[in-house]
Amino acid sequence: MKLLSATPSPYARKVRIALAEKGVAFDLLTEVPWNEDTSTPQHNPLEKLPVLILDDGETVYESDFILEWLEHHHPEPSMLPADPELRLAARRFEVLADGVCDAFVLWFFESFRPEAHRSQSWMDRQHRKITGGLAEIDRLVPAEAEFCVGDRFGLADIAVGTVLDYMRARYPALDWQTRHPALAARLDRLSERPSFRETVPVPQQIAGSVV
Ligand SMILES: N[C@@H](CCC(=O)N[C@@H](CS)C(=O)NCC(=O)O)C(=O)O
Repeated sequence: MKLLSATPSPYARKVRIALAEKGVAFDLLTEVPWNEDTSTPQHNPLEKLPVLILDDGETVYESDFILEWLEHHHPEPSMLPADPELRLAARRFEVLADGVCDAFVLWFFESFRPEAHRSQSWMDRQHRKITGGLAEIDRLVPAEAEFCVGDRFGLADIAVGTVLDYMRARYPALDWQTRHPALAARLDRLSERPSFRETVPVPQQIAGSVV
């Protein structure tokens, strides 16, 4: 099994962390999905990574769906709580984390347009989603609890940890740590896990322009 991944991608990192936590062996293929030489469209018609490439050549894409596929095919240890209400609580963190990352990507690439073509109201809208999403994560995470949901590490911790680290790496000026010190302390603790240490986001150089 192979995973098509990019070093800064928070979506790919969620999958890499789950694979590491589950002890599933895979080959890591690192690409820049925005570059012309990327193989991503050959494996995913939606042209996005991460993509899990199975041994028979079939592919699984969209990080949330890959994680669901992994839960089904490699159930132990589960990244989801057994209790249905807690499962929903965990998925809610994933929705928020993905939403913040999606808004950041839109904001970031809009900022690349020449000023005359840039929409400030579009950028402001995405920015509100970033700050609002992080504030909601902070409201929902029980500050004193070791894990974001339930009594075991799982999907909620993966989602929260990856979005926070992505924002720390890609958008330092946001300084979410000052507004959300409990989340900053949580990220420090999560960052000690081997699965987090092995997948620290690393910037990539994009050849050419995206927008
Ligand atoms: N919703 C997707 C988002 C994946 C995504 O946006 N990946 C980026 C890399 S971080 C990508 O491949 N973008 C290329 C594109 O949008 O064309 C997921 O969760 O897998």
